[in-house]
Amino acid sequence: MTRAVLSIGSNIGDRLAHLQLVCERLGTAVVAASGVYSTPPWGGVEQEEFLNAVLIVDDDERDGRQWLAAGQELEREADRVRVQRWGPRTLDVDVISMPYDDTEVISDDPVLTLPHPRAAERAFVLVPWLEADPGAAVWHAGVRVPVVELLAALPASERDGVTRTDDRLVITGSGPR
Ligand code: A4P
Ligand code: MG
Repeated sequence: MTRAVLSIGSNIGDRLAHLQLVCERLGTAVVAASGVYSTPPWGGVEQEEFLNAVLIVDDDERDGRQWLAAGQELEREADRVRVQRWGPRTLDVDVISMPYDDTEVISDDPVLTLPHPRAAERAFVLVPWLEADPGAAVWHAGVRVPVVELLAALPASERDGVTRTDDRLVITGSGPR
């Protein structure tokens, strides 16, 4: 169980550099990256637009807790300050899903809930996820559902605001694992 789907987001400072930092630090563990999307803030807090992307990462040395810890370490490196839930941040790294074979890890542990409990409601997660892994599926309401179906079920207003930019994340393949 070494593969994970990470959602990365930033809406403070050099947003693209914060997302790129994740790719650099995770190095050869990054097996696929979506494009970079401009997304309206989700969750009702008035704040700047986010840049979001999804990475598929794989590393035999890391389990779920270690992917979470790696994300939190990167948030610290980006000088993230926790002020407000769903509020502005230099970098957010969420573990969305941990797929293996034709299934995935399910966990209701509040420290690491899998799949991420709000992923299915968020076009800023689903749209880039589908780009990085067009065949992706995720456990939702008691069954595994293709991400393409979850996305189609969202209100158009939620999907329309999510716009692909011309920015690309560079996968270096040379960073520490
Ligand atoms: N936690 C439990 N499960 C997970 C998981 N699967 N991945 C715990 C990551 N963390 C998980 O997170 C709070 C706690 O969740 C952690 O202690 C962790 O152990 P946090 O990062 O400290 O706080 P937060 O990020 O403010 O809260 P939360 O509820 O995780 O918010 P989200 O869900 O991360 O949402 N709008 C746009 N357009 N783009 C965004 O990227 N992001 C958010 C944050 C809101 N609106 C957004 C975006
Ligand atoms: Mg978070």
